[in-house]
Amino acid sequence: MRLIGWAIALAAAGLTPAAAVAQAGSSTQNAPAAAAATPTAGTAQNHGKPDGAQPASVVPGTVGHAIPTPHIGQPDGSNGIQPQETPIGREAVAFHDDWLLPLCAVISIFVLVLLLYAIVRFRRGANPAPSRNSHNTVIEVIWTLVPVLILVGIAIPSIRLLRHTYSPPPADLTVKVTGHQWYWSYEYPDNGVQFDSYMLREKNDPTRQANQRPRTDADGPPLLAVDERIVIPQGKVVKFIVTADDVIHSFAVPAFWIKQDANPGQLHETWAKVDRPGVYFGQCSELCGARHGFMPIAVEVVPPAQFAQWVAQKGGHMPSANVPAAPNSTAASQVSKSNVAAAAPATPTTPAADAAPAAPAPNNQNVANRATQSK
Ligand SMILES: [Cu+2]
Repeated sequence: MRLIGWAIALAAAGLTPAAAVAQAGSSTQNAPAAAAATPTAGTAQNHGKPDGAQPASVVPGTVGHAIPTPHIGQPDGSNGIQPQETPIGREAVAFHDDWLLPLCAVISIFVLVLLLYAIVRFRRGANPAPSRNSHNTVIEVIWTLVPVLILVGIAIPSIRLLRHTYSPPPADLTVKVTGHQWYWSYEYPDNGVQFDSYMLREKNDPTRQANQRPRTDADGPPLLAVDERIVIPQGKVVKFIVTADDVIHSFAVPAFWIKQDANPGQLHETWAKVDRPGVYFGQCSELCGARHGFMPIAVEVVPPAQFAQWVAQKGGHMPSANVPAAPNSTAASQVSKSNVAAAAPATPTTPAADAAPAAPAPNNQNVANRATQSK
């Protein structure tokens, strides 16, 4: 018997490497991007900026590199939900703290008291001849109606919150978010700005590339700091169009009450309006592969004037500065919108669109460049 056991154990040990190889082979077929990234240290997908890129010199405190405020927009070890910075976040937290939690507490205490009362009052010693009643209409109506009313009381504010979440006010700014294994890229289609965003590694991290600057405390906490932050204007409605180009990711920023799946081939939408300037951190929240835990998100909220300054630094333009004339402005915005919606580069064909090629051209070129880089 013992011999058979040893034989099975040896067979299992012998099979394991083969199984691992087979699994690796199948994952190569299923996820070519992941397989391509794994063996080649230093590729864009694996360890940071593509080879050849120079580390950017950064001045902490300048726009795009504001110093994060402790306890704001990042986990700080305390329990509970992060302080909320958007109208939806505040409404959701109020719903949770002021209604759901007290309701749960009242129900739990009521059930506990009822249980203890029944244990004491109807114990065998105190109640030797149990009642043979099996039916009481009044009680049955009550214990049916009260839970229904409780559920209705939860459903009404819950549906109202959903309605507010999915009917945002008109957007002042659109940011297209694309998840990749394992970094994010961001496009501001109306501003002609586009960049990739990678996690910053520690100075002594052996996997950090020479061309990537190390994280400092001015960038943010370890595993959350990134080299390029999303910058958005304070007090403006920002629409995030979320997608992915390989596997499912999830764009999540807890302080904004945002968690939106990024699905390849689909565009999803979420939004935020943040009144307090600062730096807010999030992470990919969908298991997306080996380096899922290393594709954080950082959003910097700045006054509108600084946002315009940041856009200019990035080589972009504010939409108002790019509208040539009344008839063409419609065409320009249509081209911009098609640029947001289309994963493939849009080719302007109408004469009106030809008149305003400046806005979409850099984006499409950059998209093509990035596709070449990540090959
Ligand atoms: Cu991911």
